[in-house]
Amino acid sequence: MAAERTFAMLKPGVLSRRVVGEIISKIERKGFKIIGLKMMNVTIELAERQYAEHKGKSFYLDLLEYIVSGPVVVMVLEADQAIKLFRLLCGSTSPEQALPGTIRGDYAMHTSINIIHASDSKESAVREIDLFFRPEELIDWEDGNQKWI
Ligand code: FUP
Repeated sequence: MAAERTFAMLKPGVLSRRVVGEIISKIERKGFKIIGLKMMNVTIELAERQYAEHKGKSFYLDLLEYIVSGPVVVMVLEADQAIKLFRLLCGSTSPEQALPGTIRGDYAMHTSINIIHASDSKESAVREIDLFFRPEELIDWEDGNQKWI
């Protein structure tokens, strides 16, 4: 099966809570290959482009305010079925429905600050990777352990 790429963001507050390492550990332990990783502040313009599909919805302005409220950690992950499997690991958008064991299930209490973002389709993944990473920031390293993952 061809490897697929997805985009992940550990949203503001994760650094303050000192759980970046724990969350990245869960992602690595599952078997995702990290090919891009950086910490950054999101500008309002970038947040508007990321969440353009939600413009006009009741939660849109609060969402923008949250995303620009502190540094985030963004990643590009690679795996077979990366998009679907990473969304499963993140859990449902609403922490009320996110099962224990998922990242949102374990680390989030409110939909509006649900700690992590995961691309929801191939088109979104391509668009979001392109929004947040320059091509030279992605490193396609040799993975000697791939046959065990
Ligand atoms: P997801 O793909 O799980 O990130 O969910 P959506 O694209 O539907 O929503 C994007 C973000 O908007 C969520 F992560 C949190 C926020 N949101 C709300 O604050 N309230 C809602 O009712 C729906 C989404």
